[in-house]
Amino acid sequence: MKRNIVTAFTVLGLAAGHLFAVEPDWGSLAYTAHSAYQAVDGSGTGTFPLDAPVKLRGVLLNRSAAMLNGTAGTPGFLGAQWQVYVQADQPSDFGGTACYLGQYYGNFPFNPPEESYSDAEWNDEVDRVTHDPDSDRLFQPGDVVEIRARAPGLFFNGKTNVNEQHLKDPEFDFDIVLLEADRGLPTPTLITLADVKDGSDDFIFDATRASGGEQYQGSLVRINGVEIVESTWSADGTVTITDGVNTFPLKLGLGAGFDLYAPPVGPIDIVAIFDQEDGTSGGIAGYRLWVTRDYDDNGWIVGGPSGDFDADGALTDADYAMFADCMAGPSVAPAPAFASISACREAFDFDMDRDIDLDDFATFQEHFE
Ligand SMILES: [Ca+2]
Ligand SMILES: [Ca+2]
Ligand SMILES: [Ca+2]
Repeated sequence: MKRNIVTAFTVLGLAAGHLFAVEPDWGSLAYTAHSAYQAVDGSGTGTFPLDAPVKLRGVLLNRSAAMLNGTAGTPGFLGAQWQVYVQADQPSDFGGTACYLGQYYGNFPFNPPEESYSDAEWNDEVDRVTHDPDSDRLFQPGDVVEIRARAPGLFFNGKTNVNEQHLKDPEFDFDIVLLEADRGLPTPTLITLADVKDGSDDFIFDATRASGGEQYQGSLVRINGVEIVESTWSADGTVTITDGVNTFPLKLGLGAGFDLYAPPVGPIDIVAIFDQEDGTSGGIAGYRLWVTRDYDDNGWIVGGPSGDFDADGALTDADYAMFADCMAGPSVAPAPAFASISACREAFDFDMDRDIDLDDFATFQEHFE
């Protein structure tokens, strides 16, 4: 199925009685850097002018279903919600940006009720942003995409988000277009809690965004050797991690494993999206980590590859057989006979540099039973 966005946009835009807005020439429009889109002032408030279409590019970090309940008609103020993060992939850029949709925009006091999506309209909209309009590919984490944001978005609680400015007129739509399938997730930036907390357990905020939470916002990070100290360990719950000096909130995704299994005990590694969502501090605090892959009871890592290919809670000969199939050496993509490339990376690319090599084997051996 080929989706003709331009036609739909033009017809519906006219039907809704809006002045005909010229569709941007997306091909010639320059990319906006995530670092520019996310710029803030000294109070942490966004400064990027949100008055013209923008085009961003980067690597998709998550499936929305790992974060938010997207089932049409979900109870709640906004009903169903949808969100993906896109991380910068250009050398001069950093960080990343969230793209967001909600079903019941009509519940906002500034909107009439008819701004809400019906269940059918919602499903169509989610279908549209989760598939490449040309190839109809269902987007996967690790795909490189282009975001074409007409509205182009809103600043909220510390981040500038691509959205429809909470209006369902297609004139405010954003599109997601495939640039490269299956490149693989970016290697998470290895940080410590001392990079984002100041030793008195306060968030480090730097308005230049060269350090502290702003530097990592919207990107994948890794923190090794922390413990869970305070725990509402459940799907969609938030736990507190500590390195013994500072603490940090870790928001868990919607995976069933967070309900099925007990939290890991002792020093663990974390791979998560570095997020900010602060309703009280004006954007200078409220940082958190958001885990977007399910927990498989491995006991040593949350949010990253654990080696348990067959997801039976143990690393055994069956997993090793798949590891051997996936291993192709340094700096090349896996070329498995029996698995998919992304399944190989999800299970065995422990250092998340997109290959399966002897470095990964060393980690596999450490956890083999
Ligand atoms: Ca921010
Ligand atoms: Ca296993
Ligand atoms: Ca690797």
